Amino acid sequence: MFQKLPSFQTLSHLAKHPLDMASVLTPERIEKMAIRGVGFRLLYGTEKVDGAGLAALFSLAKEAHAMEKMGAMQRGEVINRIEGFESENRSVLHTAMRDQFEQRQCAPAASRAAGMAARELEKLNTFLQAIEGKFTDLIQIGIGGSDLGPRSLAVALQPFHRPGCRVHFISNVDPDDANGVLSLLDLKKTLVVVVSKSGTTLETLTNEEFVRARMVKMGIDPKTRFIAVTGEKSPMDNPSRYLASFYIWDFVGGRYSATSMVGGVMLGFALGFPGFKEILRGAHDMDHHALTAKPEENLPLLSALLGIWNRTFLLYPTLAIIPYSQALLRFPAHLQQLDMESNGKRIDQTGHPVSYSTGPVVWGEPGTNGQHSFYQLIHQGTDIVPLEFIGFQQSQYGHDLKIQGTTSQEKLLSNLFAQSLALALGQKNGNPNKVFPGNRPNRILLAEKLTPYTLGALLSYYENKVAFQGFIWGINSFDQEGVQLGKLLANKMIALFAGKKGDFPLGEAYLNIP
Ligand code: G6Q
Repeated sequence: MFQKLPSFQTLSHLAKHPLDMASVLTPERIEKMAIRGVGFRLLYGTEKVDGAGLAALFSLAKEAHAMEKMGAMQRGEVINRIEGFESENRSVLHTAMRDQFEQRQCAPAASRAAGMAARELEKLNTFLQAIEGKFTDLIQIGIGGSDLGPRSLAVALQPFHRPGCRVHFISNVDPDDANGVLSLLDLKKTLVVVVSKSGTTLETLTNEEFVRARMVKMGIDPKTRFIAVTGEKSPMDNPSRYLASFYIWDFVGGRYSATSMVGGVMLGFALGFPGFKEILRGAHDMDHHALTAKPEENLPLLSALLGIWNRTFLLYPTLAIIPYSQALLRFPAHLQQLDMESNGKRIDQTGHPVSYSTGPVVWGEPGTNGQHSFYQLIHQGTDIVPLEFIGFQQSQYGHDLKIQGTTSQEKLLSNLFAQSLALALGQKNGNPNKVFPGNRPNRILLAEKLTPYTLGALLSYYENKVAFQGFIWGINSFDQEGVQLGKLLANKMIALFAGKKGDFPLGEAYLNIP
């Protein structure tokens, strides 16, 4: 389907003669190639694309009905499926989790989902009021989508945490992960929220029992401390075991669940209920922008198209997302799951293998730290690595100092802009070891300050970007069959492990397990 779109041919042709940025990069280009929305600016003058390429990319979006598909998703149509084969067969309605403000969707499925989310939010508000001042710490036990997004948001908003409301995370089934967290805490004053949509995840259930056993050993009744977030009727849906239970639904995918109760209980404890609502408000505003902004002014759509240009037509295999913000330390790990689990697909929505490149390998670390390590390869390596930089005009804490004429925040942003230009322009030199080839594509996403509102919008920007890419590539961004095989084999391995003493019978496992 994707390859049959008329603009596919145009773009394939254009990709044979990609732009040389050094010859076109002017202040006018930088000014002109920038769009704004929901408090963000996306500067893309340093991408390897010109007017003809952009026009073809927007035609591609139109031919693939990207905007209509975004509408169908946000209305709650069943888009998570592979036609003609057994597959998940569901709506995709994480956007309804934050459709709690003035522009409530009128589509029945979406408004039903928003109503369900509103009830859980109200329950959360009441619960938070009831426990106010009684606990100092909260541990979230969960893995994958039940950990990465919520954890990255909690880390990013540290300056907004309420004093005396600390949060911690246990995800790995490695006992050192649990022990490391437990050793820090007074369990008498600690809540534990166990998050598992399926209620069957090995790591999470094991860690729950691990922490319950520790509480029992200390003479604490786990029923007075443990909270569940799970799917209705899952094995964990057993309110008699928990102080409180909250629900999520099958129309919210794990990696899209940070704004549901999966993130809500922990973030509500850390930030207070109004702080969590601010994240939802930011995410909702970006969802609305993705749905309604004209394609040429649509932040996630433009980012999606530039990504498709770099990945499918220029054939660059990876994407580095580099926040110039220490607070976003864990955000690339969340985006890695969001993007790679969604778009790491080799069949299209009709079950046919694709013969074009889909999702890139996504990775990243905060700048400027990366400049002192892997930027060598980015500037002078044999592979070209497109980058998306994220920056903020102001720091979160606001305490800064002028040293030699500039503040630290100014130094941080100057580094971001310098890297963007250095990658685009490169450097000539008589010494080959000092040559920077340049023409290395990158774009910059800028906002004023990383607040709960901004972070909600940033989260939604990436969720919607990934969804737009899936719509255009014609793949299903909302299932994750690729993680099933390993889970299945691990369970068989565990069964084998249980019956043995001494060395692990690896040879036997290879013969018997697959
Ligand atoms: C995300 C994935 C996966 C999932 C975890 C945890 O989209 O489906 O990362 O979130 O496997 O699953 P549970 O929440 O069911 O424990």
